This record gives sequence, C-alpha cells and structure tokens, in this order.
Amino acid sequence: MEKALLVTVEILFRKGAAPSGWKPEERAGELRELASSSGLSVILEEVVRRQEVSATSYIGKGKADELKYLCETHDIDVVVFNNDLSGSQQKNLEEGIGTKVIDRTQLILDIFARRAKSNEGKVQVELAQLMYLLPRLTGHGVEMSRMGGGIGTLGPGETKLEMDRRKINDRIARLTRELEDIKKQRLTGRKQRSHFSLLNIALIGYTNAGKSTLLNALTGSDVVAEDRLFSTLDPTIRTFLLPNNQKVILSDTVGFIHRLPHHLIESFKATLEEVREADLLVHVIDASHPKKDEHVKAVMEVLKELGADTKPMIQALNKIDRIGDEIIVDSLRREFGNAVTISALEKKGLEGLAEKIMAHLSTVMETVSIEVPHHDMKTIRLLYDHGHIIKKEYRGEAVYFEATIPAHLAAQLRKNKS
Ligand SMILES: Nc1nc2c(ncn2[C@@H]2O[C@H](COP(=O)(O)OP(=O)(O)OP(=O)(O)O)[C@@H](O)[C@H]2O)c(=O)[nH]1
Ligand SMILES: [Mg+2]
Repeated sequence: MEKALLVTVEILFRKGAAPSGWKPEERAGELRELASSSGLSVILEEVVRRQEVSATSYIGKGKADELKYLCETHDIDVVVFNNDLSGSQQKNLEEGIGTKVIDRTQLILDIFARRAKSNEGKVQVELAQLMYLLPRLTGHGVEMSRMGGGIGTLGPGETKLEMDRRKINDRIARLTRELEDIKKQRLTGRKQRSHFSLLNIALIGYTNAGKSTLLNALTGSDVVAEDRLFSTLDPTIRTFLLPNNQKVILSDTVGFIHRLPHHLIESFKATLEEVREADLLVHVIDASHPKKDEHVKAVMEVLKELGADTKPMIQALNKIDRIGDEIIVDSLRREFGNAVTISALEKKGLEGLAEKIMAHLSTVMETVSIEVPHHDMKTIRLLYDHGHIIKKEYRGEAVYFEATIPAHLAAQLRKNKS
C-alpha cells in the first residue's frame, strides 16, 4: 500500500470566490475518504492556510521544504493536494518535495479507473484522463504512467511511455467515436427491451448515500454496496413492481461529489444517460451526514450540468436508523419539504417511498376505457404490462378494459385506433 500525505490548502483571500460552505477540515475529511477509497494508506494530513496561491509552487518554498522533511521522515510515497494544481505547479512541487504529487481531480480519476469494469466505463475514464492531461502537456509529452494504471502502479523503474499532443488528440478523437457507438448501442438496446415504454426511475445522489443499497432493498438484487466512495460506476437497471402492480424501471448509477471533475461529467454522459432519460428521479440523501446540505447542493449542480435539474424528483432521506431520535427525523422531513425518510439498510420506510412514487406516477398516468379484439394480444399485453387494470369485461369478440396507463401510451393507443 502506498503511503500518502494529504494536503488541504485554504486560500484566505481568493478574489471573487463565493464562500463554499465547506470548512477546510471538512474538505480534508472528504479527501481522506477519497484517498482510502483509492487504496492509499493515509499517514499524515496537513491543513495549510495561506494568504494567496504561489503561481509557481502553489504553497511557496518554505512550506514545500517542510513537506519534504515530513515525507522523508515518514517514508511517504505520494502527496495528494486537495486543490487543483496546474501542470507546472505539480512539477515544481514534485521537485521541491521529492515525491510524486497528485491533485484531487487525479485522485478521483484514479478511483474511477480502478472501478471501471465495463468497456463503456473504461473508455469514459480514459477519455476524462486524457482531457485532464492535454492542457498539462509542456510540449515534450507526458508520462503515461501517470494514468490508467492507478496510483499503486507508479514506482521507481516504471516504463515511461511518452505520448505527444498529436497522439493524445488522436486517441481522444477515437475514444469519442467509440463512445458515440456505445451510446447508439445503448439506445437500440433500450428500444429492444420489451420494457421500453415502462416509466423510468433513476436513483441519484451523492456518492455513498445508499443508492445501491436502496436498489437492492427494493428489487432484491445484489449490486455491490460498500462503505467507500464511488462503488458504483456502471449503471444497473432492474424492473420494480410497485404495490399497485405497476411495473417500472429502476436504475442505479454513478454517485456525485462536490467539485466533480468536469471532464468526468462530460465523458460519463453515456453512463449518465439513464439519469437524463428518466421520467422521475429519486434523490437519495444520507440524512445522517453532517454535510448533507452541501451534498444536496452538489447533486443539484451536477444535475444542472446534465440538463436534468428540472425533472420531477422525490427526495429520500436515507440512513435514518443512524439518527434514531424521532423528533430529529420529523424536523428533517419538514426541512426537506416533506421528503420520505427511509433506511435502505434496514428496509424501513420503503412503503412510504413506493407511495410517493405511485402518487407521482398517477399524475403522468391516464385512465382509458377501451375495447380490444381478442386476437390483439399486443394491446392486451401492453395494458397488463404497463397499466393498472381497473375493470375487465368480455363483450363478444372483444374485451373491454378500464385501465390507468402512462399518458404517452394512452396517446399511442388513441393514434393506433384512429
Ligand atoms: N446505517 C445505514 N447504512 C446504510 C444505509 N443505506 C446504505 N448504507 C451504507 O452506506 C454505504 C454506502 O452504500 P451504497 O449503497 O454503496 O451507496 P451508493 O450511494 O450506492 O454509493 P456509490 O455507488 O459509491 O455512489 C454502505 O456501507 C451501506 O451499507 C442505511 O439506511 N443505514
Ligand atoms: Mg452504488
């Protein structure tokens, strides 16, 4: 395991910067979780307060010398900065401190690279890594060993593969084309799925909020749910039968984080298609987390970037088993505008969530009365699969149905008839 020193720099006078709602110690706490999620062993943590950023070495020579001393005495392999470093700042810091230096974005990219299992995930991560590297090229190429393999594979004696800007640009173009293909396949896949016209519900939320645990609790699947950041990378799609026998599609996908590297959002748009295509979002919030408000804010920002911030949404305050106190749970529920409170782990409050989902769906459902010929199995199946049958009567050659079905299917039926 590589030994890491984590450094969070707090710049005291940043021109025009809005106050962030995160104290430096809280940012440091999240960096610690990120570092352990990527398999680093955190030996030391430093919070550095500075008046301003040094353009060349970010923290100034004196501080760099101090870190060099710490790294030597504690046998540190890598120093992780919680701040965004430019290519030259990173290089100068590496020279000054005498160890490998990475920033928060690289750390997150590294975690994603480790988690990527599917071809789609791998392509998306590599694309994000290359887009991160491109503006950092100093003209003589870049050590490719920095990326792809993850932190653990970087060590003395590694092969340094040089790649120049042109090659990187070519590779970016190729990966982008590959992603286009993946997107097309995904769309045909979705169209072929017999459940294409079912309503789609996407579970979204901050990383580690409990989305996968909730999917498992609702659908009885066994998606990996772990106490580490970014457990889920590839989307999982399951059908879910609501208590009123209406079938819907439930999808679980990658979690969000505050200051999620923009390149990741850009390149993960294929995976995040499930979110963009959803009819309804269930926003899973870790209600027991001290930073829950900031988490919610960060999630809304990412949704905005995806163009999905205006979708109908149900907020599910999760992990209430950790809160225990009914009064606090009640006040939380009110604070979040009558959100549902659940414990995905203990399978509590799930009926309340299902009710909210049904209530929402009833606003996008329509009741139809229709006579269907016996032989028209397609329509009959559609009513059963996607609708909720209220009344059924045999009338000679036809069957009469009264059913609630998704509004878009009702429109389709009317069109077919005319
Ligand atoms: N106490 C408690 N823990 C929970 C609850 N729901 C989830 N957890 C735990 O929280 C951790 C994260 O759960 P996941 O379901 O993996 O979270 P996620 O939102 O899918 O996370 P990412 O995929 O990393 O974005 C796991 O250790 C779960 O066991 C809950 O209701 N109560
Ligand atoms: Mg997950």
